[in-house]
Amino acid sequence: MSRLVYVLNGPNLNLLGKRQPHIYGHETLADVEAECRKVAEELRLDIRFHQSNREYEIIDWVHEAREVAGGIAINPAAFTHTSVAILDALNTFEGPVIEIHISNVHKREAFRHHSFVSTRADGVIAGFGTQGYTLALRRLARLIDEKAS
Ligand code: DHK
Repeated sequence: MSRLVYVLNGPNLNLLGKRQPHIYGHETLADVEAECRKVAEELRLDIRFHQSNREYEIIDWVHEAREVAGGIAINPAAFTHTSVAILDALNTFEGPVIEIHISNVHKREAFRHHSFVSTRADGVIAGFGTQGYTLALRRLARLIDEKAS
């Protein structure tokens, strides 16, 4: 199985570090990507790290991942709560999918409690801050290793 993992980020995450830091922390998305690359190297994973404010771009990356990737880590951000289209795209992907939320969505407004993506995800990480990304990579590496053995 491919050791390439897609790390996908939804809307407004380009503003990480500047946006509501009391909720999302002070690290930028570039910091998160650098940390992911460090941990990926340790885990012998290759990563493609993307962010978009456009739903269709995220769907296109999932379609691309179908052809080449062994797993997907995704923080769909607000699309978590709205997007049947991203769920449908993820349902076409055969490998493991981990859903990430930086904040604990269950401690927040009721509209953040429902996730379309969770009905597909093999695991959900919420409320671990940006550390959730590297935890997701560790879990994906384990699942990819298990499938290969
Ligand atoms: C990020 C967002 O942008 C919100 O729309 C979600 C998620 C929560 C996060 O915690 O990473 O509700």
